[in-house]
Amino acid sequence: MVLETSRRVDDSAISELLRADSLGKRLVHFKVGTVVLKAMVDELIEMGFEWFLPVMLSRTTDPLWPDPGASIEKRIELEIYGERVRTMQSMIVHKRVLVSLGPEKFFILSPNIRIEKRERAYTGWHLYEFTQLEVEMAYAKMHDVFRVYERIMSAAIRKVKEEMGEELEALGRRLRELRPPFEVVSRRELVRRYGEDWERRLPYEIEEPVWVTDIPREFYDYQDFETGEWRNYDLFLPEGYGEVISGAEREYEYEKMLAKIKRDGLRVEDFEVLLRLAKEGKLKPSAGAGLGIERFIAYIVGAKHVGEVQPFPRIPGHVGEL
Ligand code: ASN
Repeated sequence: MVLETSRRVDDSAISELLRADSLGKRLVHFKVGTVVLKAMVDELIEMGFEWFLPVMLSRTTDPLWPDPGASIEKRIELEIYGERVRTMQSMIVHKRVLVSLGPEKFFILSPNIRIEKRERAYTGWHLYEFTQLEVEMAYAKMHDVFRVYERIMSAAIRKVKEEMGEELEALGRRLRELRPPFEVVSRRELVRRYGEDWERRLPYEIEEPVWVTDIPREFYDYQDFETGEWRNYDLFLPEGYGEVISGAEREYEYEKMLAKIKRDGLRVEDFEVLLRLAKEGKLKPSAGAGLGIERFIAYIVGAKHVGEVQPFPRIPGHVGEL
């Protein structure tokens, strides 16, 4: 299996992280995290976004399929009130419904549970519980989403540099300001440049974050059936880090969506609300994305493992005491 990101960590580093009775030098990471979250939320509110709280149990969630990058060992289902519900893998379905019903510009700090294969502990870049900063905007195009995340990420880094210079120095982290707009490159171009292994190589080849577009994946991302091109994107961070944002312009036409759900071998009944709205012409075109908050903070503090920014690290394959 290809470990698609960088910073391989060893077992002793993982054991150290899992000690429930010691936070070690991670206290500083949490302080940085507070500055980062506040800066991003402040910017979004200033831009007119509404703030929603997440749901965590639902009859439907993101299938995370087919996604060549996904490595889900197990999907969690449980029964409540006689109904079978799943734990949230991402709020994409909920975002699409909400954006169509009225709130046209919003964000959610949304915890996701993804039981990643245990070997992903060593990528240093995967967790089985993490939080996305989800954004969705009605009638937006991918460049609108690029501008929003470029703005909030730049603001967060600026604030950390302004307010936490000493802490960064103590961590030995030389953090550069971001200089948006970031470059946009298609996946096809990256395959030409770096081969099929582009995802693993890219974070070491770039100096600034890069938007990668046109990535074949789940049915809810917009695909042009004539050219085969996907209007979706990931943001990759430099210095060996890697993917920190995934998003897309969205599919909104009934026939197309149904065809893709069937093509992917998914259960039509899991996406009834989306399909009903689409059939009635009420599913609005939108675009959005989710930013992995722990990953972004890990990049800012220069962590070796993304679990270092969690008080109780959710490292694949390891269930700690807390
Ligand atoms: N949050 C992503 C999006 O908005 C979906 C995901 O996490 N799989 O497209």
